Amino acid sequence: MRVSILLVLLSLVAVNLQAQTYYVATTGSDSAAGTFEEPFRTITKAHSVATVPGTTIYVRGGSYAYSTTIVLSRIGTSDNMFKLHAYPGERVFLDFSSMPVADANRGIRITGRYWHVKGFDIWKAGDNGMHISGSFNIVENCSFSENYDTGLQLSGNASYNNIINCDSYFNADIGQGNADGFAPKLDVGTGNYFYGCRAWQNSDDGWDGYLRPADNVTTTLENCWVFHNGYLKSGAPSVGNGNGFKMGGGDNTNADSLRHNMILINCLAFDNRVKGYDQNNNRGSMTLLNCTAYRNGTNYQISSPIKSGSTLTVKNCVSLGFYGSLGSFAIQATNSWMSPFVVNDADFISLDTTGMRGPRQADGSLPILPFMRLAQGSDLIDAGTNVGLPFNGTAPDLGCFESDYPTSVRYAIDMPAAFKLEQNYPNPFNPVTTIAFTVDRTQPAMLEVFNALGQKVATVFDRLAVSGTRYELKFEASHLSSGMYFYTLSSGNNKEMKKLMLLK
Ligand SMILES: [Ca+2]
Ligand SMILES: [Ca+2]
Ligand SMILES: [Ca+2]
Ligand SMILES: [Ca+2]
Repeated sequence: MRVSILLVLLSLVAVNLQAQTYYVATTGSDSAAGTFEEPFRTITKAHSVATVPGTTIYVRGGSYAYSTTIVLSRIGTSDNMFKLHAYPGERVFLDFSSMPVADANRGIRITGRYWHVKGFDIWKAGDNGMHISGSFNIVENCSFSENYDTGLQLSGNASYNNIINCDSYFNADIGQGNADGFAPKLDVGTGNYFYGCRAWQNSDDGWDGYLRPADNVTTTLENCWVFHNGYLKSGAPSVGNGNGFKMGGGDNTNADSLRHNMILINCLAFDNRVKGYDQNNNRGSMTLLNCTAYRNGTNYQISSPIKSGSTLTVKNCVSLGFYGSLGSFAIQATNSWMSPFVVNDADFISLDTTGMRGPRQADGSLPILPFMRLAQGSDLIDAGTNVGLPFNGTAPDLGCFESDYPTSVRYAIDMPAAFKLEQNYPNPFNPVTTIAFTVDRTQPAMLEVFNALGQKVATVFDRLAVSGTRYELKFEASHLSSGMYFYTLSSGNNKEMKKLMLLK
C-alpha cells in the first residue's frame, strides 16, 4: 500500500517535470494553450510557462513587433537545454523599430544558462540586438541588423557561449563610435566561441574585445569573416573606429595591463576602413592561424608591447598587399610576407567580393565562393606549417581557405582506390547517423568526432582499413547535446574533415 502510494507520487512528480513544447505564432493569443493548434502570441508568454529544462519554444515564421526587451532567464542543463527556435523551415523576424533608443533597450537578453536560440532575425533594437550575460548558451543562425548599438554583445561575465553561423550588419549607434558587429567586451567572461559568423558595415568595429575591467579572458573565433566596417548602411564612412577584428584594449587607467587572449583560426578580413586585425593595446596572447587579410586600411596592426607571459603567434597567414606591422616579439612561421613567398593577385582564383554578404547554405553555413581562395599553382599551397588544423595535400596552405586540388597523378596510377570521407547520412540526425569512407592504401585509419570546441567526443574507427573497401559506420550520439560537430578521417598523410549536425 505504502509502496503504491509512493509510486503514484513519484509518477506525479515525473509528469510535472516533463519538458514541454510550446508554440508562438503571429495569429496566436497569450490566453491560448500554447499548442501547435492554439499558439501563444508572444515569446514572453511562452517563456513564462517554460519552467522545465528541456522545454522547446517554437516560434512560427513571420514578423513580430516588440517594443520591450525579451528576457531569457531560465536555467537549463547541458542535457536539457531550453530551446527557442524558429519553427523548422521557417524564419522569425523580430521588429524592435518601435523601441526607443536607450542603453537599457536590448532586443533579447539572455541572462540564463543552457539556451539554444536559433533562426531569428533581430532588427532595430534601441541598443544591442542581443545581449548575453549568461553562460553555456548557443546562438545559431541568427542575424542582428540596424540595431542602435552592437548587434550581439557579450558582457556581465558571459562565459562559454557558442555563437554559430550568425550575421551582424548595419548596426549603428547615434554617435557611431559604439556599435560593433559582435562584441565580447568590457566585463565579459572567458571561453566564448564564434564559428562561421560574419560582421559587415557596422559603424564602429566588426568584432570588439575591448575590456574593462575583465582581465585574462579567452575568446576564440574560427571561420569568421569581417568586412566593410567603419561604414554606414548608406555606404558613407562612419566616424567610428572602423576596424575588422579588434582584439582587445582597455581604457586609459588600465590600458597597460588587460589581457584578452584571442585565438583566430581561418578568419578573413577585407575592406575594413581602418585595420583588418587590430591589437588596440591588448596585452594578452593573440594567436592567428591561417588568417587572410586584403584591402583593409592596414591589414595587420599588432605591434604594441604585450604583458610578460603573453605571446603573439602568427602562422600560415596571408596578406594581399602590404601586411602592416607586427611586434618583433611575434612568433611567426610561413606567413605570406615572409621569404620565400611572393603574393600577388594571381595567387587567388578571384578578388571579386560578390556574394560574400549573400545567402548562407541551407544548413546555415557560410557560402562557398571563389573569393580569396588559392589558385592552382600558387606558391602558397602546401607551403604552410602544421599547426594542428586539418589540411589537404602534403601540408597546410597559407590563408583561410585550404585548397583541395589533386596533388599528383602518380598516386592515381599507383593507387586506384581513393581516400574519401563521405558526408554522413542522415544529416542533421538524432541520435544515429552513418559515416562511410574508403582509403587509398591499406594502413591504420582513424575516424574521430569533435565538438565545436575541438574536443574529441568519440572515436568511431581506429584500426587497419583495407584499400578498396567501403566502410560504413554507425555513430550513436544520444549522450551528446545538440549542435555542430566535426568528424575527421586520418590515414597516413591523408586527413579529411566534415561537419555533422545533431538535432535533438
Ligand atoms: Ca548604447
Ligand atoms: Ca568598438
Ligand atoms: Ca605567389
Ligand atoms: Ca594543403
